[in-house]
Amino acid sequence: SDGERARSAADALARLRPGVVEEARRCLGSVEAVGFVARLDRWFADVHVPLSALYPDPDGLAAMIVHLALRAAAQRPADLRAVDRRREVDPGWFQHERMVGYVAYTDRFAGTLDALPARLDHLAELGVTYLHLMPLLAPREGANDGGYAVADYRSVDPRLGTMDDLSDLAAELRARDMSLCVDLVLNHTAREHAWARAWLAGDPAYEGFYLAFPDRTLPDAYEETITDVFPDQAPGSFTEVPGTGWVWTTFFDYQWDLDYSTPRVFTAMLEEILWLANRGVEIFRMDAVPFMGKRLGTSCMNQPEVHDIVQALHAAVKLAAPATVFKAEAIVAPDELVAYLGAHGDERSGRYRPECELAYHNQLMVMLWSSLATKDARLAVQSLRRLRPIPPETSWATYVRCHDDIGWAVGDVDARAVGYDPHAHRDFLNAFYAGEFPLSFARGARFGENPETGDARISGSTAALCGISEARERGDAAALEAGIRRFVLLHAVTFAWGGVPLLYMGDELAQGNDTTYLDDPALAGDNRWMHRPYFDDAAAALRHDPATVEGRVFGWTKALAAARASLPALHAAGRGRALDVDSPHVLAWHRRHPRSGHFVGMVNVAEHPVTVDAHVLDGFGALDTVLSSDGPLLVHDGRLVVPALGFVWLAE
Ligand code: OTU
Repeated sequence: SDGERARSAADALARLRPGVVEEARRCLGSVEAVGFVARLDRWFADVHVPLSALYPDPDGLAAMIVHLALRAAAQRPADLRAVDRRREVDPGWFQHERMVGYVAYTDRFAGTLDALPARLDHLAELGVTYLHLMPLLAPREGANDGGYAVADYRSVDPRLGTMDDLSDLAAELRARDMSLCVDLVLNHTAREHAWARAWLAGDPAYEGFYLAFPDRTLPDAYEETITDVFPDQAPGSFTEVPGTGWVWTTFFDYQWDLDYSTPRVFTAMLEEILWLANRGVEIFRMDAVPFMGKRLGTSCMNQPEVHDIVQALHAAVKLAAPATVFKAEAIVAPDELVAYLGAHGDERSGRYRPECELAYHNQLMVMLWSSLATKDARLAVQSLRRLRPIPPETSWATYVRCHDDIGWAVGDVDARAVGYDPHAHRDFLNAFYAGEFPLSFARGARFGENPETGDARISGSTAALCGISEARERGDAAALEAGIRRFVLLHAVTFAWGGVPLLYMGDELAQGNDTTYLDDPALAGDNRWMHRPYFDDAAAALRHDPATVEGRVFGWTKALAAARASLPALHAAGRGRALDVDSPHVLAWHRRHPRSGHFVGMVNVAEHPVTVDAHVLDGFGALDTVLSSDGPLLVHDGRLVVPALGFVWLAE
């Protein structure tokens, strides 16, 4: 039970503590040791309790982890210890309304890491405070899944620079009050990684690092209930390795899944995280976490082990580098999502178990695109209202697009509640965004079609999916207007929903699909590259010209970020919820932080103006329009008028 586990953690700490106090004084000095021991008291149970669910000797393992953390704390550079101090004073720093994230590939954005500082004025202009650089650690040679096949966590891809360049960049970002976020690919390594080679060679120190089966019996049994991630490019979840057997490879055949049931895998990955944190990484994007636990007869996603592993890693990192936060990349069904923010614990006791501070709000993202296609927001309202609230210590990362495809995580319960057939609705969304559906404004493409199930996902840039590209192609001014309004509407939600909005590089300039990937045989088979463009300097040069699409989109993005930074109600520790409105076309939401007044946001996904009963604002005080698509909110006969594809932000 929870109580027993807490008691055995307390006993283990009592035995360990005197030795740690002494060792901490010796290697950190008396002042820093005070901090370390305070963190030990705060976080030890959060390391020990999940470990005891995972491994046979939690006491021994926890002692080893504390030792690793102590060593990392001793090696932590002084400027990062200063960041630790600031973050410990203000642990909710990442929830602040000033936070705006930006996501970019180093090469496609700036060329190399040492050239990236030249782009920081661009980011500062947008109000960016958080920079997520796409995978940049040394990948395997050849195909590497956009860097998600890591061969060495302690060096940088030589095409991008060196580890020193990364540390220098992190320092430069800190000087500008920006935080560096880097991917941590922890479900798998490249098969060329030293661990994989040692395991393959039978090195006893690496026994149990990966999973292999002598024949197809178990792989076949597991595959009964596993859904392929890349059914067309990499079908199946196992790869035959001569002399070794069938190795677990959830993604591509060169990405070998680590076996976290082996304690040494846990500590090995922890050492890599601590090492990178000491290079200046403040936010780790925890890639593909749902897949880290495997159980026969399940989807092998979102298993309880996954949460135990991430919770223990999280607490262990806090011991050494408290400035660090985790962002969960769990692109899963709405009912599974909230657990990654530590809310899964015992639902009756409602116990909060710190896990990731941030998680991608893929449900909001999917619902926004679904609403634009149907011109109806009821499914969004239904599913977002049903989502469990998140712990106040955590936040969503809200986004419109990212580097991956869009998978239609539409809950069956939610679809049926608004009268949709779930499968038919997903089919419609694919057809619509692939531009196959009559009157579709989208110019995306199908990704990962599964001939067995008929499932597919969607690739395409924001501008391509929201109608800007199609309108430009046809030179249709009215359609272009609608496309720009859709772009603004989408960001008006992600910038005010609550959480850290993540802007995807190129979107701020309405960059369309990039087809140059087709010329590179290593990329041509993966159409996710169409929405991973090169930064367009010519487009950026137009960013201040209000007569251009680039200028308008950039101007709106900047205005949304600036207005957001001035709204205390958007501090992510506040509470937010979708409101019940009497128009099927309107998504309205309310937020309030304990130290702020009320905030209400509203968007109309229909292409004509609609009205909603003004009583929806009752009890929220006197609200003023802070920012909107079309000037102050108008009221007619007790009804609020929301313009076609319009948005309004109201605050007390
Ligand atoms: C992630 O995505 C990355 O974002 C992808 O770019 C990688 O290819 C992949 O991991 C492998 O490293 O399935 O379709 O629920 O959705 O981890 C992309 C999480 C993916 C998965 C996600 C994965």
